Amino acid sequence: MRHREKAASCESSTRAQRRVLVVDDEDLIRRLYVRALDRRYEADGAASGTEALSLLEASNYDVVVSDVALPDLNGIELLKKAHEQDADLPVVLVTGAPHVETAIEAVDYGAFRYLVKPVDLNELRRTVDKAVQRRELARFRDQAMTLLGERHRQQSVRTALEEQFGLALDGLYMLYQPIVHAESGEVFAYEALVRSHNPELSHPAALIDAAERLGQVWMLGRRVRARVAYDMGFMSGVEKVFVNVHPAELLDDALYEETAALAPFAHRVVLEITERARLAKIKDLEARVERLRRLGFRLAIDDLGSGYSGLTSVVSLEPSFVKVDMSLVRDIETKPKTQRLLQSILDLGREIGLDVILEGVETLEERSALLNLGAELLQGYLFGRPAPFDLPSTFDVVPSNAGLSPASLTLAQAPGQ
Ligand code: G
Ligand code: MN
Repeated sequence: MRHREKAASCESSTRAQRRVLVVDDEDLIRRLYVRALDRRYEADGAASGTEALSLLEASNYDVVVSDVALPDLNGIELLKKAHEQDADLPVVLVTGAPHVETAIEAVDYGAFRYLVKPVDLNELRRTVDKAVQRRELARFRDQAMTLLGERHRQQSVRTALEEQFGLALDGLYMLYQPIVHAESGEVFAYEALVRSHNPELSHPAALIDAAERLGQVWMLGRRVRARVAYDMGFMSGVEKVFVNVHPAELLDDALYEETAALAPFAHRVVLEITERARLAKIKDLEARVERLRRLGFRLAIDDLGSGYSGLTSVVSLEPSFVKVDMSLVRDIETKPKTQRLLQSILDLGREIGLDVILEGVETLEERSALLNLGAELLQGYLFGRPAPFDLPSTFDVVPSNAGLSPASLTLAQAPGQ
């Protein structure tokens, strides 16, 4: 049974949430101690060692004040058992018959203090205050250790990621996917798509995510552009290459350097930009874009209609191209409303001199529906998957029979693999 022996105190205390358990078989003394402590703490009483133990199991106390001489389990036993449960719990032992042996034992088992009866109540309070402080310090130390452990863990995750990212940069290469003239299938340009030989970060999404986490987006972009420039040195008969640019790269001075690897090819390079939300945060965006144009680069708005890019960016950036996201292309032959939307994008493009590229074309049905809408530039698996550089110049889509599927297509020249 739990003895609630609260004093009828109306004094409010900031420490009311700290809890003290007073263990003494003498009712008067126990109540006296409880009352002395109840002004500052929530104090409970227990009349025996076993009762105290069951209270300690049932709830959390911050300090135990216990008589040494108890009828069943004595104070030293209680101290030992309490510390088995919670090694940091301060236990103050009180005795009417001080013996050197018990004092030594109490110290051996880690009692917080050893008080002799009659206990001065002020001394009791001071002792419990100190014990509570000790308890709080122990808690603080535990939290600090947990935090340190967590930080250590995060640090090693970061180190592992840095290592993988470094390997990924070392094994960086580009694949090229054709953008074709809708009617003739002739290659108009290639989009460069980054990959890595490091299997941990082989795909762009993982690679870019790692770069963002490590604050290495600029580094990744520089490597990509250098790699594309290197490849372009070997491309003959390829007029244009589209290169994806992360919005954060627009803040990298290296992008604007006339001595940069890609600068000599600028007139054949179209930079694809996406993510309206992030672009909006770049204050001098238009000035930066203008600098790129002066270097000879042209711009494409990527993923129009995907929710990332909107028509406002189209207008403010004065791009040369807009790439319509594949979500608007998928099964277009069955979607009259989407056809109307694409129709107006294509019309707008013609009106303001903007070339519209439709991405992700996978079937002949999609291709002919897009042709009917007047689309001129298409990209997608139907014409070629991203492939290593060894580039054919045309992709003639020659249906071998009626009822075609992409698998039955004959490509005049398969992209070199
Ligand atoms: O965001 P961006 O448009 O740059 O992404 C191009 C991605 O789309 C590339 O990873 C490329 O592999 C993929 N892709 C290109 N053509 C097709 C296609 O026809 N179908 C599908 N599902 N994905 C494509
Ligand atoms: Mn793209």
